[in-house]
Amino acid sequence: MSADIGLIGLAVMGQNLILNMNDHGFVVCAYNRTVSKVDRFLENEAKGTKVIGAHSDEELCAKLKKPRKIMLLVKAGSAVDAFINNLLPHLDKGDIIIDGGNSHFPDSIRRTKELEEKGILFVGTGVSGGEEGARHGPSLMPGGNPLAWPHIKPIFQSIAAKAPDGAPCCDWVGENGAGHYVKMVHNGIEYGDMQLISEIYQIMNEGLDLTYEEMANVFDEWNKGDLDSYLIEITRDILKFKDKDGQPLVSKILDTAGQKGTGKWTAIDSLDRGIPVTLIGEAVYSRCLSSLKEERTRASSVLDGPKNVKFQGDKKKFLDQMGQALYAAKIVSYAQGYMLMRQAAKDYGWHLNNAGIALMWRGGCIIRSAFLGKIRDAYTNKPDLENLLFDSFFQKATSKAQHAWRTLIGQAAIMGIPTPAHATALNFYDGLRHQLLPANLIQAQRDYFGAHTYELLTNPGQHVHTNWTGHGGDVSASTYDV
Ligand code: NBP
Repeated sequence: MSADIGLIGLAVMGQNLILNMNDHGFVVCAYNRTVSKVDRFLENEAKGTKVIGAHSDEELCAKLKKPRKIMLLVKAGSAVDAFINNLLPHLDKGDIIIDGGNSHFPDSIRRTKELEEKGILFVGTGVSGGEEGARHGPSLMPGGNPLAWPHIKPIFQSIAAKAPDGAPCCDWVGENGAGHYVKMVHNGIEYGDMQLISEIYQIMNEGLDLTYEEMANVFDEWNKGDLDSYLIEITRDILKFKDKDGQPLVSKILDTAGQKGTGKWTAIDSLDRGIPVTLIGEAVYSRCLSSLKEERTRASSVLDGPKNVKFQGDKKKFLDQMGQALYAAKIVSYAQGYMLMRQAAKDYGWHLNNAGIALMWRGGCIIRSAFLGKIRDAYTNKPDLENLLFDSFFQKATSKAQHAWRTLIGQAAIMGIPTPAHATALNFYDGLRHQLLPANLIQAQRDYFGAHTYELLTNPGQHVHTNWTGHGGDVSASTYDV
């Protein structure tokens, strides 16, 4: 029997995506580097399905309908290149290779180009939602060679998660590395959302002395309003979860957070592009700080500051303010993520569909939330929206949260509880809305010590140098690098 698609990589993601495709009526041919896993899969998880197997690259390619569609779900990096090279001798022009792993977008840009030269259509697709998403509906973010899209669209849009209005959480993202780029930003935003929620948890726990049950109840309430999202929902469930001895399990977990690198990629990329994606940056640094456990333990007995200071006031009102602050900071994080995607689109010539991206994240993935529907509306109303914060819905939402946002950060500082993500969001917001920032002084300093020149407010574009000390020269540096 000829299969509709081949899938290589029989670990958790690959197996579940195959079963998902099978459920939607597609015949899948499974293959894996360790070939014995193919038969094991067919005899166990895939037993009773239409899934077929292959035991070599050649056999896989021989069993596929043309143009062949082969999806890789293997470890990102050299494994992807190794499989592409092994497949090439068995492919024809117009066949399609899809990489569904967490590949870094520059690799997808390179692979699209290299394969296009050989007549093969490459797609690099973000896949989000973990094991559960892969099995029952992931968020899919495909980019690459646009000629491949009509061929894979029916499969991708059938297996993808569906938004509450039934729309598939999958659409074409853009050329070459755009799919993996958008997935990278998604992961960065996920880091930010998790950090924001964790900061709230620490204030509730340390500053308000709430019980785990009480904290879970607050998250449960929030999940019914503006903050309705998967991460708020699982936070509620985690806070409720008791260990065998009746204690909340989360209170026993070592407070050092791991990372696989996609948040770091986003932060590095934002620095390279000169876009202030400060909240994701803080989220990554917060994980770094968390992992310095031994140093933090020593610092806790050496460094001065408020300790065990409890919130004195109306707890109910403060909890409401915390929810508003979290919402406002989250808006800033998504605005920053969209600013980064806008710049990357400009740099690479991608035609990103901003409303479509919000829809792709609306269901199936870790950052899914009701709030993404509002982002989709904002970009649907105005596709060339300069900044998400300028949309009237988000402008009003951040305006309404002002007092609460500032109160939360002020109170936390008084109690000595860190809020790096909330604070950086507010600092970014205040920076963005300042027509004048103190960069004039920085420019003067640069000109003072390095003759880097400056521009005048009244005459931008013209670079001037001042001999600030009277004994420096009048010659300026040849490079003016803002
Ligand atoms: P893993 O990331 O654990 O990869 C396992 C697969 O990669 C196996 O099929 C393995 O073959 C193959 N592989 C390895 Br490892 N090294 C290889 C090499 N040098 N050459 C060829 N094949 C090699 O599996 P996963 O967790 O299912 O993830 C698959 C991809 O999807 C990854 O890129 C991951 O980052 C991404 N992803 C994962 C999740 C998630 O929640 N797990 C979510 C979204 C995306 P073998 O059986 O012969 O060892």
